[in-house]
Amino acid sequence: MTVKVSHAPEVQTLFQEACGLNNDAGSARLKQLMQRIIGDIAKTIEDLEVTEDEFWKAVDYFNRLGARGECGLLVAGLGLEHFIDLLQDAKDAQSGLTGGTPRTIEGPLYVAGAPIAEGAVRMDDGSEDGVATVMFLEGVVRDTLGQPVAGAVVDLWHANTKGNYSYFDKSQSDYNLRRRIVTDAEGRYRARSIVPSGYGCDPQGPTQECLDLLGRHGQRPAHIHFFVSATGHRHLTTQINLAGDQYLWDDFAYATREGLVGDIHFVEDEAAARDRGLQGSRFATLSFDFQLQKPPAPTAVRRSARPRALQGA
Ligand code: MBD
Ligand code: FE
Repeated sequence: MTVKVSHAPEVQTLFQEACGLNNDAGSARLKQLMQRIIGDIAKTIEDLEVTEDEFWKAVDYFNRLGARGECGLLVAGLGLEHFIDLLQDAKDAQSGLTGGTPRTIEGPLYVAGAPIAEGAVRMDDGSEDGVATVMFLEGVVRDTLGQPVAGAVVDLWHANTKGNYSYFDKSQSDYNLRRRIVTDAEGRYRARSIVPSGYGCDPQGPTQECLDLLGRHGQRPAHIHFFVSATGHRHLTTQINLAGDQYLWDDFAYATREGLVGDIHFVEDEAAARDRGLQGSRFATLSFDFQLQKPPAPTAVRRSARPRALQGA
């Protein structure tokens, strides 16, 4: 028989005190969240009869997870980041906000402040010339009516041929494969880059250690991340996941969605390559358009019934 004490008054009082509910300082929101989370953990411990050994293993695991900077990786791998998208999709559907390019997770590897360019840019630093396949990526940003949006910012980032991202992979130059492109008068962005490889969790890291125990791999299909933003439109966080990748629909982070599969074309044509300023004959093209939504209507402010003169008093 399982022994339960989490609902005993003395335990509730303990957690209440530990979560700062007996003082007036700090953050009321954090107190509310912490009380719920601590209570849920306590319930899990007694319901599932978590042993002390299991408990301390978990504490050690979180230390190692944080020390390796893999918290963001684990929440993606456990489907929680995708859950946040599903929840937002449901909220949008309920408020009648539909259409536009689907959102999908940001992941843990964005770096702000990438070099900004007008219309067209080369994203790779040339360090994988001869190894990588050159990729010409382009598309149009449109509004809800299908009209091109000039001056939109397309902030994109992707991995190199080893599946590694600059900044996190210190062997790459700063902002390699990370750019912001401002769309031209026709709403178009263009990038010359290299075909990315899929990402795999560090086989030695704590996230993969957890996935191993869940009987899962830690692989993502080849993909390109995007933030697309323009004044008067809703910010879009999304990705293009590349068709033909063995992990396209077996993504450990659950980011691939209908409408976000990029139809990449590999070309073997020496004349066409020369026209594009390349040596050799092989390159790839990928065209992907985005459609932004109008920003959600601000939720109505519920006005206090108090007389104006007393508001803020
Ligand atoms: C990635 O490149 C990524 O996009 C996600 C979501 C998780 C890990 C690595
Ligand atoms: Fe990624």
